[in-house]
Parts: sequence; C-alpha cells; structure tokens
Amino acid sequence: MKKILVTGACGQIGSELVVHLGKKFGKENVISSDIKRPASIIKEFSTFMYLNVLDTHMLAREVVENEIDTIFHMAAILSATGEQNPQFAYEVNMQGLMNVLEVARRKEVQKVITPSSIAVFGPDAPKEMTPEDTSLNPTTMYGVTKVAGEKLMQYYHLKYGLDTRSLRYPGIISSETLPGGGTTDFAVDMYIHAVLNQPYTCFVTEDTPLPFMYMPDAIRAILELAEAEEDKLTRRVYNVHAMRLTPADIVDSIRKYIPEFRCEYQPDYRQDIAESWPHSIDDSAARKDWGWLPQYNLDDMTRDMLDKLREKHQKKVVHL
Ligand code: AKB
Repeated sequence: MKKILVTGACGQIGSELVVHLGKKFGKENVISSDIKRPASIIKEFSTFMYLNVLDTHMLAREVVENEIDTIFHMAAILSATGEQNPQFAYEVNMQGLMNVLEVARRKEVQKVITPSSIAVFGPDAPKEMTPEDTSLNPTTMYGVTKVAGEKLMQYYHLKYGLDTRSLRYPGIISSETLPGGGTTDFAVDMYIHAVLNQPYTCFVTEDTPLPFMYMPDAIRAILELAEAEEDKLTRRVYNVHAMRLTPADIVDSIRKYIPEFRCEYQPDYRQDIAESWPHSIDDSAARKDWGWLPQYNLDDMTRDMLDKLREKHQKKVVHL
C-alpha cells in the first residue's frame, strides 16, 4: 500500500480509518473522499477531495492523477436508512462498489478492501457462532447489497486477479464520529445520553442479542486484513467478532460508572432487522489466517467510551 484512496471518509469507520492510515503511511499518501464536509482531523491526516462514488469518471480521474494502488471503499447506506429508501440504498451500495471495482480493474489498482456486515445473514442462518458459509438470505436491502457486494468482490478476484478483501463487521461502537442510519446505532446513542445525563429510549428490546465490536478493534481488523500476506488468505470474506451484547448488557455496564442512567424500550421497525441477524458470529478463520484477536471487552469499552465522550462533552462537541 503506497497511495491509498478512502471513500466514505466522513463516515463512522472511514473517519477513524483515515487518521490511522495518515499516521502510518503519511498524510501525502492518503486521499480521503466523501460527499460530506470533512471534520478538521480528516484534513489533518489526509488530502480530502469531494468525490461521489456514483461519479465513475471523477473516480477514475482521481485514481489516475493520484497514482492510487489501494482503495478502502467505505461509502455505503446502512440498514435502517436503507429500509427507508431501498432503491437509493441499492444504487449507492451496488453501483458505488461496481464503479470502484471497475476503476480498480481498468486503472491497475492492486487492492480493494471493503467492509461487509452481519447483515448478510437472515433469519434462517444459525443464531450463535454463525459460520461464514451458511445460508445468506437477508431481509434488508442493505443485507442484499452486502451479499451481492461480497460476490462481486470475489468475482473481480477470480476473473481479473484483483486483490479484493472484505470483512463482515458486527455493530461498531465508537466515540468519535456518530454512526449514521444503522440498526446497531442504539449502542452509541446510549453512551452519549449517559454522558449528557439524559434518559434514553432504545428502539430495540432490552433482551435482543447482537454481535458488537469497539472501534479500535474494528480499525485494527481492517488494517490487519489489508496487510495480511495474500498467500495466508484462505478466503476473500471473513467474519470478525468481539462481543455478544444485549441492550440491557450495555445499560448494566454504563450503570457501573453512571448508576443514575435510565433507559426505556420502545421497539420500532428496527426490531425486526435486529431479530433477523445473528447473536454472535464465528471468526475462527480470521483468527487462524491472519491472527485476528479482539482486545476490548464490554467494561473496557465502556470505560474508554465514557472517558472519551466526557472529554468531548467538556469541549462541547458531543451532540444528540
Ligand atoms: C447497521 O446496523 O446497519 C450496521 C451493520 C451491522 O452493518 N452497523
């Protein structure tokens, strides 16, 4: 990886990934892109450009002009927003990925890394320790695009020899950039409300188990996969897991530090999405092939989240 392009750089994962890439490979070697206005930290660690992944000509021009050899394609519409406008989710997620892969093929990019999700699984997949190779029958448009996206990545590898790599993320919990439009977003919202001394109304029931991961582990996972020796990879798509949590588990953990935190439950359409997903996923292939090992458990994460959010709150940068 010498010259790196990150799409969706202003999103929850993209914004933290850019900072790590900038620190590791140098600001001059990281181009970040999005259709949103970048936070100042993104411009501190990368060169930012306005780029819509649906604009394939501009994408190709930027790849050529910047001699890009690696693309982290992070731009996507998530599950909850996707159900509000499935056609738009299809366009951004499918056409966006197709444009990235086509530009990569034509302009001799070497590697494309893009996240997939636990959303590839549907209600008929095993709920606990869900393996990679099982039935993939998602009930959301987001899940449909992630299944098709995984297959497209595999196709470009088989047909054109492009080095494509993908990992199925669980819900990601982070303190820096808010998640946007996911079903697992309630977890981050809980921490923010707790720090602001506000009660929270959760949109899934307290006993709904889902797989989660703390952002530092999520960033390490994608970087480790991107940098793994190609001959170590036995597959192009890996499950990665860290914690199986219910909303009640997160509330209990927060209450160890903020005992007065209150949470109510009013499930909405996102309950059905959450119930269609696994409770935990089997990531033994990632552990075996490229040494994946999560470092944060629930209470470590809670302490770190609360410290970081309190710091931001004191600087008045935590918003609801
Ligand atoms: C979402 O909730 O849509 C995402 C995901 C699990 O991929 N966080």
